[in-house]
Amino acid sequence: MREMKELRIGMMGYGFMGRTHSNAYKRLTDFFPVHHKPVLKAVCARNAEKAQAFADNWGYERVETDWRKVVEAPDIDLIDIGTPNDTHYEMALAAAKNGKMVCCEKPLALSVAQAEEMTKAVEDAGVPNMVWFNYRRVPAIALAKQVVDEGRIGRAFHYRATYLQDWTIATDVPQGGAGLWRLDSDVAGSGVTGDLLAHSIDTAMWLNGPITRVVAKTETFVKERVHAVTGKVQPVGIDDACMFLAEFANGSMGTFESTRYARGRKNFNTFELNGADGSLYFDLEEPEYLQYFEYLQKQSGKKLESHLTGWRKIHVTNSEHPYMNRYWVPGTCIGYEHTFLNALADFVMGIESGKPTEPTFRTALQTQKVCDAVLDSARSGSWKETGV
Ligand code: SOE
Repeated sequence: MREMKELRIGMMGYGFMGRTHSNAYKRLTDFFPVHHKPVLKAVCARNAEKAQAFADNWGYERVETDWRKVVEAPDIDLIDIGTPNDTHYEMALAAAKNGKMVCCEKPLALSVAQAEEMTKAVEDAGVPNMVWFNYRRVPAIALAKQVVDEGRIGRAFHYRATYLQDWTIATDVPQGGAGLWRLDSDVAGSGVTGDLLAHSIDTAMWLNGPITRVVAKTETFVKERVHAVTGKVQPVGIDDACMFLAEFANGSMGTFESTRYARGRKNFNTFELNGADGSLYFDLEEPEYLQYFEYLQKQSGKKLESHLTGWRKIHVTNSEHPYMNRYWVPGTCIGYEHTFLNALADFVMGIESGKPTEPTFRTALQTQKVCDAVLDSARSGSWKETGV
C-alpha cells in the first residue's frame, strides 16, 4: 500500500475553474504515484445555496461563505483561489499569513504592485505556491519546451501567438455577475490582456525567454453594456482586443494578438516559434499535435533528401511524451481537464521533493509585468520596457 498523507483543500469559488481544479483533486492519486491524497474540506462562495449544490456534486465536506474562515481554518493545508481576479490579492496574502500553501488562478493579480506583495508574502511565509497557467501542461506544449531545451531550434528569430474567442460579440451580453465578471474591469482588471494574453505570455516566456519591450494597441468594440447586477447601462472598461509587438531578451521579435471578437473562434490558442535550425507550431484546436520543422543540412557523405523535407505533425501520445505515460496506450489522447491534473501532480511532486513548481508566484509576477506594460503602452501609444 502506498503511504499517504492528507492534503486538505479549501477551494475558493465554484465556477469554471472550481470545477477543473476539483476534478484534478479527485483524480490525482488514481493517475500519479504521489503520496498526498487531496481531501475536499471546504468550498467557499458568497452564494451558499449554489456552493452547497457544488459541494454535494463534487464531495466537499462543508460550505463557507466567509473566505477568512477558510484561510484561518486549522484543518486546511492548501488554499486554492479560483474566484474572480479582484479577490486574489487579499486571499493570497491572508493564506500566506496563515501558513497555507497557495495555488492561484491567472492572472495572479490586478496589478504589478499587488503581484509583488503577493510574491513577497508567499516567499516570506515559505509556503509552496503556484499559478494555474494550465497550458504549460498540455503534453504537446511541454514537448515544445523539451525541443527548445534540447537546442533544436537554434537562434530564435520570431515568436507569434494568437488567442482568439468570440463570445462577447453580441451587444446585449451584460457585464458583471456570475460568469460575466470577465467583462467588468473593476473585477477583472483588464479584458483579453489579463484573461487570454497572460496565457500566451506565460507560454512565450517559458519557451523563448523574457520579453523586454512592448508596444500595444487595444480596442473596446462595444462601449456600453448593462451591468448584470445593477441593471444599469455603464461604460465598458476592458480591452475587447489587444495586439502587441514584443522584443525578447534573446533578440527575437514577437507578435501577439488576442480578441473576443473573432467570429467562429472559441478558444483558438496558437503559437509559432521560428529559429535558425527549426520551427515549432501549436494550435489548441488540435491539442494532441505539435508541429516541428527541422532544418537539415547536408552531412558529409550523406545525401540531403531535400524533396522529402517538411513539417512533421507529431502525435503527442506516446509514453515517451510529457505526462503521457500516466494515461492510456500510445495513440489515445487526453483532454483539457488533464492539463489541470498534470499541473496539480507537478505541484504535489514539488511539495514532496521540496522543489518549487513552476510557474510560481514569482514567475507569474513577470507575466504580470508584461501585461501591465502592454496596457500602459496601449494607453500612451509608445514602446514600454517591461522590467522583466
Ligand atoms: C475565458 O473565456 C477563458 O475561460 C479564460 O478565463 C481561461 O483562462 C481560458 O483558458 C479559456 O477561456
